Amino acid sequence: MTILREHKLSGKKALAVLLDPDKVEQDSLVKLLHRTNDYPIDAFLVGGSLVTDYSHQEVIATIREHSAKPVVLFPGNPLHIDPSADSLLLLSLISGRNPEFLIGQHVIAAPLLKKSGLEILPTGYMLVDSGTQTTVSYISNTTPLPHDKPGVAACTAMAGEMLGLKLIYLDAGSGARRPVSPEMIAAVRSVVDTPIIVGGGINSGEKAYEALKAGADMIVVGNGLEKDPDLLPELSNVVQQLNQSVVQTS
Ligand code: 1GP
Repeated sequence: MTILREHKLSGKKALAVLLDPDKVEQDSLVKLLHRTNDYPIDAFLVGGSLVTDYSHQEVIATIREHSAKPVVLFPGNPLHIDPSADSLLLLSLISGRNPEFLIGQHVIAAPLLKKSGLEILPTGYMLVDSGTQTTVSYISNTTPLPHDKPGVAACTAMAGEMLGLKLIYLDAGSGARRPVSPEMIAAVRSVVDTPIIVGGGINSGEKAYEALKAGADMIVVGNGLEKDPDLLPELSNVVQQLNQSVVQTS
């Protein structure tokens, strides 16, 4: 995603909205898309670990109709590949030890991805314990990183970067009770140069600010916006204010 690379270089922050095709309703999606014109975001992520509706295409078509922002697939498995998006987070679940999610699914998906025309974003995906078992940890049959072990997270991210992964995604899981701690984000920030994406349980301006201040380049918000669409102006303002201070100090 060009924007992430550019933002990382300039120190600017980004906001992405996660749309889970299972949860979005057409009317509220259109409303949300219109609101993103007033309260800007940087990208839409489409996906989830368990999508039962398989309506990626419909969701993407609706986004295209009402917004010019990039659409990035956040797939749970190769069934979620849809060439009508712009890019795809090719997630290697490096916090876990399940070969299927480290490389197995990728082998199955590779020929499809090659033909898809999608921009492929090799991503070190790190699931962080949020106090309760999440769908992604259950489905992927992996143990998340302990919430209070920033050092383990830092070493994992370092290994991911050394293996050539271009992004690191720290995820507490959708609807997480507690988001990834600022300490963990800062520990990862201090050891890798890749852009860092942080998501899971960010449901207030304050949590967004803390994650971005600690070193996240982009935050991803799904659940929080589903529950309270009025969160969008708050999140958008936090990002814009941080970016203004970057412009003023540069
Ligand atoms: C989940 O990081 C995303 O994989 C977003 O989480 O739905 O809790 O915002 P939320």
